[in-house]
Amino acid sequence: MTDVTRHLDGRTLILLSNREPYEHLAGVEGVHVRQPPGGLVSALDPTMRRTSGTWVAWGSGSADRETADEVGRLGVPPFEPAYTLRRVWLDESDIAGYYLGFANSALWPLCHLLIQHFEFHREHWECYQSINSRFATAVYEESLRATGTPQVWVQDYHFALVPAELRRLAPDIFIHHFWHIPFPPPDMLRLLPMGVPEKLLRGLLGNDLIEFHTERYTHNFLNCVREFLPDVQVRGELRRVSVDGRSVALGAFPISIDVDAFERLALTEESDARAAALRQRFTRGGRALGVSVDRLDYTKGIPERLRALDRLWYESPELRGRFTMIIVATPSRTELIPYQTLESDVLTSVREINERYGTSEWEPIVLVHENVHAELLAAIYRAADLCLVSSLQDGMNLVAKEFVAAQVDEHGVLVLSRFTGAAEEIEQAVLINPFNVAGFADGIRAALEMPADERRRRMRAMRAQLHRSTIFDWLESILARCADLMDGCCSDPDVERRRPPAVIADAAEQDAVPDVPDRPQWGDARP
Ligand code: ADQ
Repeated sequence: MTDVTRHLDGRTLILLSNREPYEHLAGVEGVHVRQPPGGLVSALDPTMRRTSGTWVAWGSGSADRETADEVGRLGVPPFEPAYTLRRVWLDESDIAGYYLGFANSALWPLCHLLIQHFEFHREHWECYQSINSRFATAVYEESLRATGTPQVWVQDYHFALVPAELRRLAPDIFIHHFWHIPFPPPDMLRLLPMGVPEKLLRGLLGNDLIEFHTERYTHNFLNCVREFLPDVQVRGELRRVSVDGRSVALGAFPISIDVDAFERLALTEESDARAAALRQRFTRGGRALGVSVDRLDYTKGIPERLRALDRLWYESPELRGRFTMIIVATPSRTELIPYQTLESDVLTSVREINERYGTSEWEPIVLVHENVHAELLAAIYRAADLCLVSSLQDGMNLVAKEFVAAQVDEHGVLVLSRFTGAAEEIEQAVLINPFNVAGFADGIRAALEMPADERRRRMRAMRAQLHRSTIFDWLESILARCADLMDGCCSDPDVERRRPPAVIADAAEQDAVPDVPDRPQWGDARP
């Protein structure tokens, strides 16, 4: 693993995310600690350990208060403290307004262009503002305690207003922000009441650098600033915005996973045995196994996937009994009605499909309706002949990358929605449009019929590409970019312009932000 701390050059990293890296839970056998799964924690935890930084997050665990001091601080990892976790306490109404409300019922659907789920309530917006302000204050307090010059890194759409608020408290502090979900075009933000888009954008412009997964989202952000903040100078060709005498840089930094760790998980003895057992059960005699893994979220296109599968088994009766899908779907945000409706719709559709095509010997869809630990996930990915990712919109989609990392035997095909950030990066996947059910079914059929040598060739290419772009490369490119900006930090945009372009994200020579070329997809124009 690359040591990215050199880019910090003695600066103290203060990270802000909604989810905490260590959660204390009260159980029957006493308090236990849990590290939430996921790439972000596994990439950032080692960096935080090496730099003795501070991670600020919502203290969500049932035993979090009793394991922290009166301010909410504790040393983590719990048995070998190396950095500080500062927990911020939220009560039920805070969670309802800020998290379930404005963040997940307004911003989440708007950013994913799914306006049928969009709900705006003024109280939620007020709560979002006050909770953002509370987090900004907590970050500010931690910055005052930092031994080195602080560098603040904000994560995601939960905290759009934090950068401007923090900038007000500490004008000279370096702040950057990673936006994990798509950034929408102006028409989406226009659905918010007047004044709200302006406040959100001004909040984000408190940053020195804003990081998105793709150029498309950067482009959307710049267009939103042009539309809602006419007084702000946008220099799209430089991916820069000048505001209040400061320069804000933007860039595309596609997130990834800990590729080696995932590959290792797929190669353990246990995974070997599990993958072999799955193949023995589902793929004997030339049969095929497919997999999908998601949180039960309406952005992931699960009903659309089920429709395509239904059509596939309807149109191609020869595939009945010869192709099985394992659908791993974890309940998510179950407090919200659209998520409850989705869950019950998915359960009903799976039952209907299984009744329609299943036999006493064969069940078309095996639904795993729970959280699955990473090692089992790696074994399922490894055993599968194809993976279906059908998001209607998705910032990146890490499942696609996990599947590729776990495909150590190189026989699987990735069937990938063209509306994921991953589709703009990964070549050699079979691209589909989940809204086009017939085309989606064609894409699955094409994957199933793909000759073994072509599968191998495609998978090998995807694996090589993934190994060149891991979560550590992502982290390094962001921290290197920050170091460049901090070293040359200045408020004069003309001085900034003289600095050489630094990273992948800059296309300083171009006059306009290019749109991302679409690649052909199944069901439209066959490649
Ligand atoms: P998510 O919307 O959560 O992330 P994704 O990128 O696919 O989507 O990551 C999901 C993670 O959860 C994966 O690591 C996956 O393995 C895991 N997971 C899902 N279902 C699971 C299950 N049943 N059991 C165990 N693990 C499960 C947001 C954005 C994405 C962006 C990421 C990172 O919406 O677009 O890629 O952040 O920036």
